Amino acid sequence: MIRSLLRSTASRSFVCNYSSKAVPLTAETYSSKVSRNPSFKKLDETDIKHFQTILNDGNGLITDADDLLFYNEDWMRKYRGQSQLVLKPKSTEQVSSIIKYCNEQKLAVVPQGGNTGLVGGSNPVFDEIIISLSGLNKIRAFDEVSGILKCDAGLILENADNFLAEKGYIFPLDLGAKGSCHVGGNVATNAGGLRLLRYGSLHGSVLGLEAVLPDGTIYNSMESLRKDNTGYDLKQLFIGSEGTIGIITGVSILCPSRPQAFSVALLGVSSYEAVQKVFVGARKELSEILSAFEFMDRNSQVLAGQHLKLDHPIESDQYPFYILIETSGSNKEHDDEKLETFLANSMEEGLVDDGIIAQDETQLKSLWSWRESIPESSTMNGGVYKYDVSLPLKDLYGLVEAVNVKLQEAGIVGFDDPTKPVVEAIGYGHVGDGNLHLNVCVREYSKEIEKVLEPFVYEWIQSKNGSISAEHGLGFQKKNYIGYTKNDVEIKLMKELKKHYDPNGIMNPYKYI
Ligand code: FAD
Ligand code: 2HG
Ligand code: ZN
Repeated sequence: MIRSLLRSTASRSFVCNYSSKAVPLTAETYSSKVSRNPSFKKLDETDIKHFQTILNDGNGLITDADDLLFYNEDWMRKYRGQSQLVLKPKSTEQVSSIIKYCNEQKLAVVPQGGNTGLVGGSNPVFDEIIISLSGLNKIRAFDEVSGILKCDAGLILENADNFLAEKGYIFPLDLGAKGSCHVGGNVATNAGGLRLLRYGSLHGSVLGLEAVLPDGTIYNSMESLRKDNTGYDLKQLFIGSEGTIGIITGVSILCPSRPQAFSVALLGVSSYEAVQKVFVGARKELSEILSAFEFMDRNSQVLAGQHLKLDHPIESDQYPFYILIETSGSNKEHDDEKLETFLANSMEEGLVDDGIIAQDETQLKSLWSWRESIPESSTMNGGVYKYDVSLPLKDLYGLVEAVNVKLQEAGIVGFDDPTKPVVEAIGYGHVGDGNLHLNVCVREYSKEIEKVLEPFVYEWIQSKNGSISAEHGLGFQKKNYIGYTKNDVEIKLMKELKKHYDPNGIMNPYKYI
């Protein structure tokens, strides 16, 4: 039966996961993987003085060891570099002067947005200078007729969306880290998020960019039009380039009208087969109002419950799979009715075992929290190995099952057994986009676990013609594995491109390719 949700508390806002667990990948422990490029200069007092001049009297320089820690470590507290300097420019011209100097001096740099990336891309590996974009955080212009927003790259995604909400528009990207991540970081990673199903990828909605190249040149296509077929579409190179060929300083993006009505349902289903069937049905019956279709497995919900300290809205986590469906449109009554009918039909067909529909805004947020809190919940036992993969829909959950079998064979997994180093491999993600998030939740990071997981996971993905990175990027984590998804010609072209834009290799070294 369809029940309405009575309890709800968890907020949708993002909390930075800053616990005190040991960081396993530091410059000292990287030595087997990578060594510092000796052609890079080591930072000295002259450099610092020069940066102070650029940033006007030293405002925007961080050199204090305690203050540096946040920038040196990633969100999962898995990667930690040794940068001695964070620079926080406030204008594109300052970024240009900084990077030009770094290029001339062969000082390596890491561009950093909100530092919410999940592949170790936003942190230094050794002593690279961190260039934080947080000082470039203004809205530059908004055209209320076309819906085109022009903003600085360091604008926080949630701030951009709140601004647009007042104008009746929506940012065409939404993700759990929106309270911290930057619009520029989103573009640099080509983030996918929760509503890609509705609004498509940033490759489509970004209309223009401003970016500083390693030699200090400012590339500017901010005036770009919706349609413009004059030559190569250069901005596309920067979308998903993860700070390896330039620093994005401005973004021009097409924003859709904000839907007036949102409805959300959370369903319990008994098999992955049923998840796929419900997806086919949702696309057919909900068609243009369907805006998100997310799935979560049972243990992801158990962990979320422990983290949120709440009872699950559908009978105590008894279903192998859960689905979150969001619709958004212009008529709440119409959309609710459609969703209710869809849910009732799916139950009648035996595809859905239980389900609830949010009755108000608070309940809607609460239902979303059972999906959005999983990334944080996954780290709560100590750490997590994250894999973000694209697979044919039919194979999506097969990877989670295969990994759990592998961990069992190795005798290292036990959800309720604290003597085992691995809690469980859980699976969830954006079914609508064929994107699985495999999270191997661990009590501690160890070489033993890594050996079981890699290259097994990548080989499995390759055998199904999937992608080892659907939306999080390559960063440091996947640099050596790109060959599982891209062929030799593709990799060669990418390396040539990198060399062309960044001949000294100063931009985010040791990562990507
Ligand atoms: P950072 O983490 O600071 O940087 C990421 C990469 O981009 C680095 O390589 C960095 O060098 C580069 N970079 C950053 N800013 C610039 C710039 N201005 N110019 C050039 N390069 C730059 N990702 C998704 O795709 N979908 C999700 O649903 C999603 N949900 C998440 C939920 C949580 C709770 C968390 C913690 C992360 C999630 N992520 C998700 C991952 C992450 O939030 C995204 O990758 C996001 O786009 C990163 O933005 P950022 O500003 O934090 O960038
Ligand atoms: C999400 O969809 C994010 O929630 C994060 O992409 C996934 O933490 C992860 O593995
Ligand atoms: Zn995701």
